[in-house]
Amino acid sequence: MNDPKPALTARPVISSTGLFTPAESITNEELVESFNRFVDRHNAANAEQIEAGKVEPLAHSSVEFIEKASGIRARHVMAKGPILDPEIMAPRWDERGDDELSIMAEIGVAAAREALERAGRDPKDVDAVLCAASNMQRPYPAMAIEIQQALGIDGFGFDMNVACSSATFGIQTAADYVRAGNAKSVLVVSPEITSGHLNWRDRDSHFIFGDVATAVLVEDEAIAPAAHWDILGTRLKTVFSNNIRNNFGFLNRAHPETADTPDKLFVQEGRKVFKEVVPMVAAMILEEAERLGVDPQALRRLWLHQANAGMNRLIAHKVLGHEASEDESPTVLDTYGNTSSAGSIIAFHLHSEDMVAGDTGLICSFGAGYSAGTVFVRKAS
Ligand code: CO8
Repeated sequence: MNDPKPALTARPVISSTGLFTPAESITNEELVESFNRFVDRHNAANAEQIEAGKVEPLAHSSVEFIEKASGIRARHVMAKGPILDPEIMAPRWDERGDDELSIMAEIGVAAAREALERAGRDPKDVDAVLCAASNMQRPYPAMAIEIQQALGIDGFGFDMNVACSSATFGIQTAADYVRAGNAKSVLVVSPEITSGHLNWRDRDSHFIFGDVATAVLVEDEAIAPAAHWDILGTRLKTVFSNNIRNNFGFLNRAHPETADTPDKLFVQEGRKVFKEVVPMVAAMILEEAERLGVDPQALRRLWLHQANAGMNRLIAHKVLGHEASEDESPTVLDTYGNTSSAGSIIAFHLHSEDMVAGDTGLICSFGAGYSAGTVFVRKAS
């Protein structure tokens, strides 16, 4: 472990990133085929009630709609078979004992190990682990502390949840620790097993999410590898909204009659989210660029939150002043789906190797809360 000392001149940078991608993936064709089998079974089982007008028939999903409305073509998941089984339509695996590494920690550790290796950082020299994700597997002990223990890190860890913006909020938190001299090396880990909180029986949202884990190593420039990213500035914003909501929680036990209703999984008013979040995020990016003295039109690349291809097209256009190319605003949504807080970090991880010293870019997240975060970065060497 480092010996963090008050060092208010310390400059936080991103030393490296890591990514864990589940082996299994579901195409839109496979997803829609399974969903439509579920619909046909449901409508057949309720034929009399539907005929009598007492039950609404369910409608088929469509590959064309999903691709046009979202840009998603496939998503990785931790357990494909049970999700596609119309009798189950949820992930399934054997419950692990308390003495085994939990599944969320396991994928977080895999992403974190890659980040540590890429930076050449010994876990003993990391001071803190933040597990920043939309859905924690349990309330306590913190996932971050389990990840810390599995990696052999001294120091401290804690969990933080700001839905899709968890990773950027984590990066600012880590950067602030470095600036204040409370840490020199902080891992921000975002394991997102969204398949557990997605209602695979809901036509409006069954196609949206995928599973993944990412890690970002934020460090004091003084100890960072030469090939790091300077953090020019971070900015966070939250505005309360019920348009993306999940009412799952331990107080559901207080009203058991509604403990399994659909609002205990992800629900959203997708159109409202689209209309309200696009202008909010575009304005936030432009204001922050001005504050930092960065010309938004000169940004080399935008690594935007991966929720919807249309949203990203609009935001990138407002920021860059022209239609963004795939090179300027890369998409990982097509193969990963929406991976909540991990999306912009996957885009950064997979599409930053070609950047050269002096190139400036933006990592930006937005989602439930509403919440949004910007991290302007510049390639150091
Ligand atoms: N197949 C065929 N037709 C469909 C389907 C389907 N699967 N679904 C809906 N339709 C139909 C509708 O019935 C509707 O028909 P009609 O016009 O006859 O009423 C028509 O298609 C249009 O429906 P919508 O208006 O809903 O469609 P949109 O074009 O608005 O697209 C989207 C829907 C893709 C959801 C879009 O609105 C969107 O992406 N919005 C942005 C959403 C967003 O970014 N959300 C961020 C949330 S993520 C986040 O913060 C993380 C939360 C925590 C994660 C938890 C993990 C699970």
